[in-house]
Order: sequence, then structure tokens, then C-alpha cells
Amino acid sequence: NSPCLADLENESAISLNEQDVEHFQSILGDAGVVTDQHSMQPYNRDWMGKYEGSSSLALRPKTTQQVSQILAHCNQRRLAVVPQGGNTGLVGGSIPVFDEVVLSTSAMRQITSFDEVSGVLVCQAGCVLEALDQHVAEHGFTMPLDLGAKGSCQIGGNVSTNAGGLRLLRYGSLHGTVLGLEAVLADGTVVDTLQTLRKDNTGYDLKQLFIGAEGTLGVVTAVSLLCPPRPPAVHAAYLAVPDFVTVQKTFRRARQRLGEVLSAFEFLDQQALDLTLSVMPSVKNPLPDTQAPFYLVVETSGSNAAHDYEKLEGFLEEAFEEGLVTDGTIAQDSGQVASIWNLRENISVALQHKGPTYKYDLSMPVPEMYGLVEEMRARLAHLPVTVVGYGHLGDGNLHLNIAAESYNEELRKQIEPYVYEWTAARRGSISAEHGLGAMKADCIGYSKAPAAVALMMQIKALFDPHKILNPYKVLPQQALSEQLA
Ligand code: FAD
Ligand code: 2HG
Ligand code: ZN
Repeated sequence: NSPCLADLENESAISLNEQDVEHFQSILGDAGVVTDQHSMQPYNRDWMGKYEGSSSLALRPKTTQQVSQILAHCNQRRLAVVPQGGNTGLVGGSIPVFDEVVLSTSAMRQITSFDEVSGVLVCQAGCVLEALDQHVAEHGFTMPLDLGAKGSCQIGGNVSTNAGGLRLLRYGSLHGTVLGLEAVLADGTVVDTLQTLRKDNTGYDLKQLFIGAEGTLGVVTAVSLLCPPRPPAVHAAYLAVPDFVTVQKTFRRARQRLGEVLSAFEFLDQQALDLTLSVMPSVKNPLPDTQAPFYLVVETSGSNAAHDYEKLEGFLEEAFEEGLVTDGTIAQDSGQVASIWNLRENISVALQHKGPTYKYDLSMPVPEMYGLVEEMRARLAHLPVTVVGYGHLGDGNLHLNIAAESYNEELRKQIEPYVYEWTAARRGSISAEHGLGAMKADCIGYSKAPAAVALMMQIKALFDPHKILNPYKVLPQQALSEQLA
């Protein structure tokens, strides 16, 4: 195991000592400092069981001030730190690579304010997404993002990964809905840009740098978010479609016919459906008597249930008449809507049950997207793997997942860098919404030009000159060491 080093410059081994732990105890009290080996396990292992670190210390601050004191000490001692939220990330970003100190935001769960006129929510970074949604629901609002991990992911983690999710089509990305944030830099400086304003053109928009920075530029401690009114009428349809060209035609038709009430347009292939149903008996098949290569989840959200239903029905009738869909059903009540979403949201969970899964989160022009799934299926046909494709079609985001018997280098090399090269050749992104983390830190060049990566390095050096924050993540390690040499 490498030492807990952040100082790549002199490569000296900087290990945590007893005085460090005592210092953290003096800031947080005993309850905020986790050292017991057994209790450390969940902080060292990711959701997929793919990444495992060997940290011996997790810190659980409750306030921004405590985060600031922790980081000031780590910076001065050159102790590397991994910010961790709900630990649901899918690229190994929240897990120590070696024995970095884990800074968990799980105890930062205060909701500071909610403004019923503007819909602006201000809260600490450790608030769980679903809890926030329940809170704003009491005031007639909804969170502008939703994802399968809502029960455990935290808003600080969502912001730090710039999570997309199921309703990005409707509400846009967090780059638009985050109005302000508070972050602590590596040296303990608190950067308070926790504005609640829709419009604020005073200088550079610094908060944008922290959105999607995956904990490499600072620790996000609080967030101010714009929440839309909760739509009183939500409908969902589940459709069977004969081929991928028709999937695209159906999307065009849905946008034309459903217009402003369209709130999600998701797809899954037959293999994703079969796998999910086979390992998760609790998931119901909305079309049990139908077999098709592709299925769509189409959701509408609006203010007039009868009007929206009529629109969805009209769209479906037209889609049938034009031969776009071979079968379809519209949910008749909120239970059925939830059941359709339960299927879609559980695909990742099912893959996890099935076995170790290689995940690729790609965006590219929609017409090209499914070709990659087919190519990978052919390329890996001789191996005991299941290749599935699903994702946020409305956002041009494919989730290519390859469930295997084990994580092994030989298999990985058959997939990578092929998938990245394929994506880069189409000017796609090798990380649409999950981030680069540890998994793709050395792969950023497939989607970003050298000059852009060089600028990112300079920003990193400015914000975190000693590289204590989430080292070995996001930026290529070779280039990072060269820059420091
Ligand atoms: P973590 O996993 O704890 O951390 C993620 C990254 O952010 C790490 O690099 C970490 O160091 C950093 N970080 C965390 N908190 C902070 C902070 N306060 N300050 C600075 N850095 C921080 N993602 C999507 O985009 N769309 C989806 O639809 C989606 N669905 C998912 C479904 C499931 C079942 C699962 C398991 C994951 C899914 N994800 C999805 C991936 C994941 O990115 C999100 O779950 C979520 O945004 C991560 O939040 P978290 O609190 O768990 O962060
Ligand atoms: C989803 O859309 C998530 O379900 C997870 O982003 C995707 O597991 C995946 O690959
Ligand atoms: Zn997704």
C-alpha cells in the first residue's frame, strides 16, 4: 500500500499519526472521528464493490467551520483527503485509492431555508436527495433532479458529480439549477457563493467550477438550488418498439406531440429488461405478453391531468398508427406510474445482483448510440458476459453495461480503450453524467483537447497547490506528476 501522500512533489511518505487523530478529535469530538477497522469498511468500499481503499480514518464534520479546520490541518500536513457523500458514485471517485482520509458529509444534514415564492432551497451538502424532495414536496415543489440512488445519494455528491438523472430533459442540468454554493478550499478557505439569485453577473461564476469537480477543487458544504413547482399531474407510458431507428422516430414524435409536458424519455433494450426481471422478482413487467428489442418510458408532467392524459393517449394512438410502437400501455394511477419507474430505476441494481459489471456512461449523437452496444455484443460474444444498453435517450446518454463473472484485467482490456476510442471518433463524451473518478482519470483526453486539460491542471494547481483533494481522480496522473516535476 502506498502511503497517505498528497505531496507528489517530493514523494515523501506522509502518514497519519496519533497527533493528527487527536487534533481531529479536538475539532469533532470522538463521535465525529471513525478509526475502528470494522466501522471503516463502508467508507472504503464503493456501491459496486469494484473499488476498495484502505483508509484508517473517516471524519464526520457537522459544520462548515469544522470542514475548514480539518482541511487546513490536512493541507498543512499534506494529508490527502477524499470527500465522500452517499457513496453511490459509479466511477470510484468517493473511495480512497490508498489510505487517504475520508471526509464524509453524512452528518451535514441541515436544511437552512426554503422560499415558497422563489422555490429556492438552501441546505447543507449531506442532505439526502429523497429527504430534500420530501421537504420541498410539503410546500408544493419538487427537486430539479431525480435518480435511482435518491434514497442515499446526497446533494453535495450530486452537485460534485453534476448528476443528470431521469428528469434532466425537463429541468436541465445542475449547472442551471444550482444558484449558489459554499465550498471549502484545500487550505481551509471558505468560499461563500451561496447566492439565492436567479441573476448575478458579478464576475466569474465560480460555483460552476465546483459543479462536476468530483471533490478535486474543494469540499462543497452547502448548496442553494432552484426547485420547480411539483407538477400535480404525472403520467407515464411504457412502449415496445421494433428497432432503434424507430426509437428515434418515436422520440421526435413525442417531442412534437407532447411538447412542454414531456418530462422524461428513457430507453432500455430487451437484454436489460430480461436481466432485470430475471434477478428482481419485485419488478413487474408492464407488458408481460410482449417481446420487442426496445422499450421506452415516456413521462409527462403538467398541471392538468385530463389534458395531459389526452395528449399522451393521442401520441400513443398516432405512434400505433404509424407503426412506431408494437405495443404500449399508459399507467392508470400513481401506483402504475411508480411501477414503470421501478423497472427503469432498478436496471443498475439488477446488474449489480447479476454480477460484477463494467459500466460505460457515454453521450453521443443518438443515431450512432446503439451501434456501440451491438458491436460490443459481437466483440464479446465468446465470453460469459451480458451486454445491455439503456439510458436517457432524450439526453443522448447511453449506459452500456457489461455484466461479467468477475472484474478481470483481460476482460477490461477487451472493452477499453475500444469503447473510449469508438466514442471519441464520434466526438462523444466518455463521461456523460457519472464523472471520471478513479476509473477514467487517465482517459479525459478522449473527450477533452490537450489545451483544455492543461487549463484544468492550472485550475487544480491554483485551488489545491499541494494536491491533497481527491488525488488520483479526474485528471491524468502522468500529466499531473509531469506538471509538478
Ligand atoms: P459520492 O458517491 O459519495 O461521491 C461522488 C463524487 O463526488 C466523489 O468524487 C466524491 O469525492 C465527490 N463528493 C461527494 N460529496 C462531495 C462534497 N460535498 N464536496 C466535494 N466533493 C464531493 N448518476 C447520474 O448522474 N444519473 C443517474 O441517473 C444515476 N443513477 C444512479 C442510480 C444508482 C442505483 C446508483 C448507485 C448511482 C446512480 N448515479 C447516477 C451515480 C451517482 O453519481 C449519483 O448517485 C450521485 O450523484 C452521487 O452522489 P453521492 O452523494 O453518493 O456521492
Ligand atoms: C441510471 O441512469 C444510472 O440508471 C446508472 O445513471 C447507470 O448503472 C448505470 O450504468
Ligand atoms: Zn443515468
